[in-house]
Amino acid sequence: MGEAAKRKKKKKKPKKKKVEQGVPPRTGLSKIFTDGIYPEGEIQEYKDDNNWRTTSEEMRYNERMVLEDPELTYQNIRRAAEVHRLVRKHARKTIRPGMSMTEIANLIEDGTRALVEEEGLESGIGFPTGLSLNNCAAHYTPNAGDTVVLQKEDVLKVDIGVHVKGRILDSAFTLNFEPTYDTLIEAVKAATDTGVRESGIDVRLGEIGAAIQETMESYEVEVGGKVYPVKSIENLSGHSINLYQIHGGKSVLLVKNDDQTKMEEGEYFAIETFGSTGRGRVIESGDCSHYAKIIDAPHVPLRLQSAKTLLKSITKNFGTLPFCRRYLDRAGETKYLLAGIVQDYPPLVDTKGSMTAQFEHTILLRPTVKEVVSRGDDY
Ligand code: 57R
Ligand code: CO
Repeated sequence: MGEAAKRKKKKKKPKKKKVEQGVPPRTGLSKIFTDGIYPEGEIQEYKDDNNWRTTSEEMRYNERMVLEDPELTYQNIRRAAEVHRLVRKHARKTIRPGMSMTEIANLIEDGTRALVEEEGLESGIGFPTGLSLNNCAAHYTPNAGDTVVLQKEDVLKVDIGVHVKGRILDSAFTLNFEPTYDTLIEAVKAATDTGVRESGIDVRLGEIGAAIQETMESYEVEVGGKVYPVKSIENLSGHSINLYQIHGGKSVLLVKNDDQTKMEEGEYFAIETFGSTGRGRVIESGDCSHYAKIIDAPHVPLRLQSAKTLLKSITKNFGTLPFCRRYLDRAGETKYLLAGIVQDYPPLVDTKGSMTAQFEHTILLRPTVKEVVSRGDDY
């Protein structure tokens, strides 16, 4: 075989350049996971008392799964989870005291929109980026004109939502910039991991609340020489998640309770816990930023044209996914309220001067194993 032939034969195919994520990460993940297969989450075995499950539940599950092609769904939630891990990794490295809450919200949301390759209701932001500070535990995100600046004493809850075809990945973590409340944060991380571990097919929601409370309330925080017991916040909860529906109707409370409702095969749950050095109870307070269309709301005849256009815009841009005023501003809307059609979710706060923390994972109750889809090397 002549030299030329040999050289022609040997010419190697140019190696496909591996697409890397820049800083900040902005490359759509479908450009990196070109085979559409996304990383599996942490796998946890179910406790052994599941073997009697071959009774009717099985039938209900098969019925549910027949409705959807499991492969497809698993890839959707895993793609949302990979976006979440990359966005939070950059956020944890970048968020620093002195930044405005608006800057922090944009940093996170610009990352999510780019990495999930936002496309209307096909893929995008799952719900408003929660940036609740100190005694505020949940449902705060800046509205237009918000001038709040992050302080080094602050304890910041970052709650990020990403969805792919309505599969919402809901996961949250807490940041602090000085050690005063390290133990509070440790307590809540441990309590959430207990909730995740205790969750499983046929497990009663009340039992999970008891286990979470036991872990949470085995911690205390010393601040300025005074010792504060860490309390589970009794009127907040984790929740089941349905397609395009952040709260699927089942609440996983953070305290012992007698809710006999069971977790079922194929369900998605957001296991989140909130710990507080205050009363351990929240009330609604402050300007509202969070809203969501009420699922199967009774028909309300709208007379005002402005109300009709607002509803059309909400339905087109968000459907039943939660939204905030900033997202409506982006859509060119000026009003937010539609009584009886749109539910408002004001910020939820514990007592003035108290500190609250949050950690949250999304879990999938697969027939064989429990998958903690949002698990990462950070939490
Ligand atoms: O996870 C409008 C949102 N969620 C965003 C997230 O627990 C949620 O109130 C809802 O934007 C609406 C709670 N439990 C009672 C039912 C006992 C809160 C805890 C935090 C949060 C944000 C949540 C809660 N309820 N639904 C999801
Ligand atoms: Co949640």
